Amino acid sequence: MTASHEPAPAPPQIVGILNVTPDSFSDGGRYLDFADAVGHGEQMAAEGADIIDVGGESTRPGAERVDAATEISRVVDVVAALAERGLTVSIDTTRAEVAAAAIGAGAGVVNDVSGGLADPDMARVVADTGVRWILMHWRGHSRDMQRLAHYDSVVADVKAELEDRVEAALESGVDASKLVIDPGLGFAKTADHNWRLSAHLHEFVELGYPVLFASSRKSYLGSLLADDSGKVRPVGQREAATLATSVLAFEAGAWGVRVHDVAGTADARAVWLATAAVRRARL
Ligand code: PMM
Repeated sequence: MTASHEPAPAPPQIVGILNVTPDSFSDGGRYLDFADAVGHGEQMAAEGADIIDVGGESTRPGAERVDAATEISRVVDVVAALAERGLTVSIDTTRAEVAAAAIGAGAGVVNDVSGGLADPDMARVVADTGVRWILMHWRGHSRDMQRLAHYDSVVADVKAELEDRVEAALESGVDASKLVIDPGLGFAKTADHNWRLSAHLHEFVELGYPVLFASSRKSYLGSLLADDSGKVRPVGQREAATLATSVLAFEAGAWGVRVHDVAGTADARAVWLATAAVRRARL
């Protein structure tokens, strides 16, 4: 058997989650202190994260909003400290004002869970600064998003709505090469919707833009793994299930995964890369 010389594609990106919030569903309250937050970002980078995603507003279902000044004060020094250490930092925000402050502090990616819908100024900030923009599928703010979880066909509808967001971004002058799309698991989605989107992730990849998959510790995994009495698996015990979903996302051609457990994900990525290398070489 002869080995082929197919070039290796870029390895999937690992986006490590750093929520500088008191109330995020998984790590809320753990990294509110500046030194703790920077230390955790550095640790995730050492474990293999390619991007550190810093967020100052919880987006868990039902969460109340904070004002922009509070959001900026939570994230901006942390972003600056991580960027100064040479790390690629993304800012998880739906507000142009927060994105601009974080980009000023060194962020190179805007992770916008509203896909540009929440703030009409976001596209301008992204276009003017030339940063990468993650457009997530979104239908409304966390307080009331679960009542918006109605679809004719969730895969087709989410794809179409994301394509609209991409179109709007391009019309605003954002370069196509800067865009990443994300089906937005858990955002106006039931567990059943999340499973369908995960199982059809390759269809999102086929749209031609890099795809981010963000399942980490989400409640549909807790429901799947409920015990015999129906008690949902707690957030801290969903890591193995998260890793399984990440490997499935790599198989589907995802550009990256957004996770809490970077070390475990880096091991899973190494396994997947070794497998992919053998397949490419047709050994
Ligand atoms: N989920 C959360 C926050 N930010 N960003 C993207 N791009 N995709 C997501 O699915 C997403 C996100 C909520 O989870 P967290 O509280 O663990 O950060």
